[in-house]
Amino acid sequence: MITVHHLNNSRSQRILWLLEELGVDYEIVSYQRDTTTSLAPESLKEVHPLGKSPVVTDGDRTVAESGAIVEYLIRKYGRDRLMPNEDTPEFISYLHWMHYAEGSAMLPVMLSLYLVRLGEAGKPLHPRIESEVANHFGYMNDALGQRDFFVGNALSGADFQLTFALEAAKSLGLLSGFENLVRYLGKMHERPAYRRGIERGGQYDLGQ
Ligand SMILES: N[C@@H](CCC(=O)N[C@@H](CS)C(=O)NCC(=O)O)C(=O)O
Repeated sequence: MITVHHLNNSRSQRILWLLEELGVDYEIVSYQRDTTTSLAPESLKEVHPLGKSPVVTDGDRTVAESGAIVEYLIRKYGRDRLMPNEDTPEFISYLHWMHYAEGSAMLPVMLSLYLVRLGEAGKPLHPRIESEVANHFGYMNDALGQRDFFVGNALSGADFQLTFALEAAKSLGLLSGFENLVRYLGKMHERPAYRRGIERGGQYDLGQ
């Protein structure tokens, strides 16, 4: 049985959505963020030393880091769905977006989040971070264009990875002006499997 160690309002929501798209059985162990610090409870470190979410266990295997989890689940349970064939040009695009989401897109989002917390003290950093937001979100917006998915014409692992980055950006007001990304996010949120993941996961303030 697959177990998702799920933290409220976190990246583990993308794993619930993926599992719903895959249609495989899974159970959830829920953790709540500290209401003051937003940190995960210490008990998550009993599952993986980093104490971050998501973490998935599948039998005696423990997989941490969402990109690794998405890839593991698709390779093991995807039955050739959600990932292009390795011999196609789409596969390179798939690799790019799979790694780009956490490796590049999340950085300006996290910096913007910390800027909010710094208040006045963070003012000197605004121009640099705003230019990184414009660079990365402009890039994603143009690359997506009018298409429905980031890779080819089908939902893939990259969409689970990128959707969280866009949701986090939207919650900070960073998506205004990036119409393709806003439209795309709306389409992802309409997917029945996405909605089922939300119902099973509970509180998720980012999926509006
Ligand atoms: N790049 C990692 C990030 C993991 C991460 O930072 N998760 C956040 C939730 S979105 C977390 O566990 N925060 C609670 C904490 O740091 O205590 C991934 O994609 O899995």
